Amino acid sequence: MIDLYFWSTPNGYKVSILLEELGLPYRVIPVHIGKGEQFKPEFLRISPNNKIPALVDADGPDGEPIALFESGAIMMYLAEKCGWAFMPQDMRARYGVVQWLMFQMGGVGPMLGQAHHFRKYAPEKIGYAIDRYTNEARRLYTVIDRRLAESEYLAGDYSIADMATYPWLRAHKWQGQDLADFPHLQRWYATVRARPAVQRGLAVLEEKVDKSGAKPTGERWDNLFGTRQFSTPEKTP
Ligand SMILES: N[C@@H](CCC(=O)N[C@@H](CS)C(=O)NCC(=O)O)C(=O)O
Repeated sequence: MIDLYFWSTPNGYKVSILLEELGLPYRVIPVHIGKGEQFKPEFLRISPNNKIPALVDADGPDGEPIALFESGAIMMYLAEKCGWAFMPQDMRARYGVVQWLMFQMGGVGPMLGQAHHFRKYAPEKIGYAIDRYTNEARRLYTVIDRRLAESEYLAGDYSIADMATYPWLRAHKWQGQDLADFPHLQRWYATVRARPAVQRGLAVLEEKVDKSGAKPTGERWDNLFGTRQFSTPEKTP
């Protein structure tokens, strides 16, 4: 059995979408990051960076359990485990997928996350930070749009790179972007969204999603952006 340590966020959805696409049975272990469950010692043993998603596969490569953190690594592992599903075995094509996955991991996720933070959550409205991350979001959307003008999906066929990127673009309004400005991206977005497995992946823990759009306050703020997040990490016993 595969245990997915999950919360309903873009990085979590990447893996729930892939598991749904693969049709693998899995159990969802909720890690309520607003309540600080990501700091529990038993979770830190699996995910030392105190972030979701993480995954434990009881049936690892050598038949022994394997624990993984970082969504990109988890996606590559699951694709390979399933006989190179959504990530081709051919080396040239595989690195086509890997480069777009790394672009998501190193660019799209972190930069759009900062756009959310400064546009939506920051207690002070800092013009420089808002402009910087809104402009960077627009630049990244333009890179994606240019790529999708020449290719149906990011790396040729539908792959883990598309599954990793799509959940981050759902919050395009928070990032100050209008999809109508990016016609090729908009076409791809509608195609990916229409996939039944994508919809199932996005429905995981649906009942826990905070749809109010409210800013985290109090304990939630401390856990995500405040004192608890930046306190000296507890030593793993
Ligand atoms: N690079 C990591 C980022 C994971 C990440 O930022 N997870 C967020 C939710 S989207 C989280 O767990 N935040 C809780 C915290 O920072 O304490 C990945 O792709 O897995």
